Amino acid sequence: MLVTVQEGRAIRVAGDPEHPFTQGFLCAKVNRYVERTYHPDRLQTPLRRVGPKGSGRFEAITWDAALDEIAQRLGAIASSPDGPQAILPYSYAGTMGLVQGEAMDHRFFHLLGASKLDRTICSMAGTVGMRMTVGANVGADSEGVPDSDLVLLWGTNTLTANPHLWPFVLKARERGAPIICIDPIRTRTAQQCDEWIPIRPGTDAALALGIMHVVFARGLQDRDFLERYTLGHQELCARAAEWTPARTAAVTGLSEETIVSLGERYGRAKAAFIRVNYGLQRHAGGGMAVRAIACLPAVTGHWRRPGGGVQLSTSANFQFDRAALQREDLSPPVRTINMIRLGEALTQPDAGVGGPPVKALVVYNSNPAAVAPERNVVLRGLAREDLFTVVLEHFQTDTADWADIVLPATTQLEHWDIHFAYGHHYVTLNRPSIAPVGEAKPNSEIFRLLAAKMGITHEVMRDDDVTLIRQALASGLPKLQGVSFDELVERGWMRLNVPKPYLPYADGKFTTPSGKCEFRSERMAALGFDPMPDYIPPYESVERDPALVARYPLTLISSPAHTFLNSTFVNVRSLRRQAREPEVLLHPADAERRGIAVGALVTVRNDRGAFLAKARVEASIREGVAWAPSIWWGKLAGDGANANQTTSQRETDLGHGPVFYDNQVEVEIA
Ligand SMILES: Nc1nc2c(c(=O)[nH]1)N[C@H]1C(S)=C(S)[C@@H](COP(=O)(O)OP(=O)(O)OC[C@H]3O[C@@H](n4cnc5c(=O)[nH]c(N)nc54)[C@H](O)[C@@H]3O)O[C@H]1N2
Ligand SMILES: Nc1nc2c(c(=O)[nH]1)N[C@H]1C(S)=C(S)[C@@H](COP(=O)(O)OP(=O)(O)OC[C@H]3O[C@@H](n4cnc5c(=O)[nH]c(N)nc54)[C@H](O)[C@@H]3O)O[C@H]1N2
Ligand SMILES: [Mo]
Repeated sequence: MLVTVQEGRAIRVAGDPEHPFTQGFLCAKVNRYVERTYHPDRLQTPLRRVGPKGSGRFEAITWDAALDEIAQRLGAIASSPDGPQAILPYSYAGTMGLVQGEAMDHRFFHLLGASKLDRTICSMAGTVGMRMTVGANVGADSEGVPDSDLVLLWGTNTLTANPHLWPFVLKARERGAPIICIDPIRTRTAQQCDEWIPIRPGTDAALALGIMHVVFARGLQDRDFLERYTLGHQELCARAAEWTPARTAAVTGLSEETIVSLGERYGRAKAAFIRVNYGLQRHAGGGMAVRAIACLPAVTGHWRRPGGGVQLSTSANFQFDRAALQREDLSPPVRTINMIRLGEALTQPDAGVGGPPVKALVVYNSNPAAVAPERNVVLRGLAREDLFTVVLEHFQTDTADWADIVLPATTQLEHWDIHFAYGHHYVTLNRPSIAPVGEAKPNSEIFRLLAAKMGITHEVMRDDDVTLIRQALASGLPKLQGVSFDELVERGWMRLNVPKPYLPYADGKFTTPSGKCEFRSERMAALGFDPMPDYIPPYESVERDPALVARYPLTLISSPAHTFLNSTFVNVRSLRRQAREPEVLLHPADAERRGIAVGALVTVRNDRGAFLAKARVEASIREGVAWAPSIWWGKLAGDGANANQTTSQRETDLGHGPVFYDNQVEVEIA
């Protein structure tokens, strides 16, 4: 991102035309980063709550007063019989930098002896699915896509969530590759594809097995690749044999012809690129689904060729020295709380996992009151009068409304950071281009100051931000060879030390325990799963809970609105205007059955909660599925609610991830 500054003020942000992946453009949201940075509501000073909890009434205080109060309150909890584990840090994406989200903050909480947080809210099911199968969350290179002869966009809304991939997809299409989108919703991405496959949510593992069935049945597998580089290929062939087109069709809700045609085209392609993404793993069987899909290019040998393979992420290639940044070794043995069960952690005396109740919550880089599942329970927890809550933020979010102390944080324009990526192979340095707005401070500095106030004098709390960046780069690991701070300062970004084109598994070299692509996984067996890829139905499905599905017949998907980044940017007027208002998209048949006309105000509800939305009725969604573009701030929606009112705190099969889209609801006229 290139920032133009005039007299100390940022006036324009733009993509870097030299960047090989982002090629000079920014996404719809980040284009508005100047508007967001100088937003009239930007937090400028520390605040202390004056009204009752949750009233949203605060008074400005000095940094010194704010830090004193936090140090005193946290110190009192740490030395009480509950001990420091009663303190819970809560953080996630923010702007995803290592300095502002994985360094001083971690060191501070480790030295304090606070509870640890398992950061599962986004990607863990799929990540573990990849690890179990190919060894790591490492896949094909996006820059190889133009060489692909078939592109599957599988469980991803590319034009919204990953727009920089799109020009590469278009190049493949120019060379003749069909582009196919597998998604229950005909998203703006699906509309631009050659084919839309409206799969039943949560059944992607079955589709992958059905594709394998066709590939094996037609003899389209790569026998040499299977023999040399995979484990358990005969068993996989036997498993796939069970997934006849008829059975696959019954589970996925697709026609047999669609499955056979997809299987044949996949099998005949030489270098199919599967962009699997995180949308499809937000279901009970999300880990298995990614694992089954990750087997496909090893069956057909597509890993051998540029443009072939699967990509869930490229993130595991970024071999930063996270251990040096986080210093987990400084922590005493403490419990870990899963972030997607925040509601439970705040409302159950033993935090759901044993140990003391949570007495203090320190939130940064996240807006759990909007993004965490089962929002009613989360809000009940945040409303506890005996909970001391500190929120580091840019804005007075839904979460900040429940704080006792709010601290103003800097944005990307104002601080140092270093970034990995999950769709490309370039390290990005974030240099500050303007002075902090108001009295805002970087997270890193806030935790340094807090440590000093609390008498935590360990030398690791004295590193400055540039030192942290140098530590991140100093892992000595091969993929960071040659990536230097000095060159990053000069250019802003550098390619990892991976070849171009990068073919991670062209000659096997899988990073699993066996060194092969593990169709058969002993590690899966040890966790109590089928060692072979399998289909695990959604929790809220006819297979597992027919009575629930009878009461709540619609599957609600609450994936991102085009102009929001999770809950970030919802308060930026120009972007919120484009999202209009909370909406729910229904298939015409579902709307008619309920007497719902276009534009009607409807209630979307289940046993966990409800929210209001305006009905959109179009055939661009699978019957039986509803779409609520998200993630609205409750307080910017008319009824104070959002889609997470209805989502559950259940966990995926692998990685303890969330099941945001494994969510049955009913919709009715409000
Ligand atoms: N504009 C924008 N961009 C973003 C984000 C954002 O909020 N806004 N968030 C960023 C983050 S943190 C992430 S993790 C990524 C997420 O981006 P993606 O990985 O693309 O995931 P989602 O947007 O959650 O879902 C993508 C698609 O999966 C579909 N889907 C849901 N369930 C299923 C299923 O069972 N099977 C199949 N085949 N499809 C299914 C949904 O209908 C949706 O269209 O995007 C990043 N980019
Ligand atoms: N229903 C539903 N729920 C979802 C999802 C979904 O698709 N549907 N998606 C899930 C996914 S994939 C994810 S990743 C999570 C994301 O959940 P979060 O990690 O909470 O992401 P955001 O909503 O973007 O909130 C990030 C907050 O961090 C603040 N922030 C940004 N940079 C900084 C900084 O440097 N310092 C400080 N102190 N604050 C900063 C922003 O102002 C913003 O309020 O949401 C999950 N929740
Ligand atoms: Mo995410």
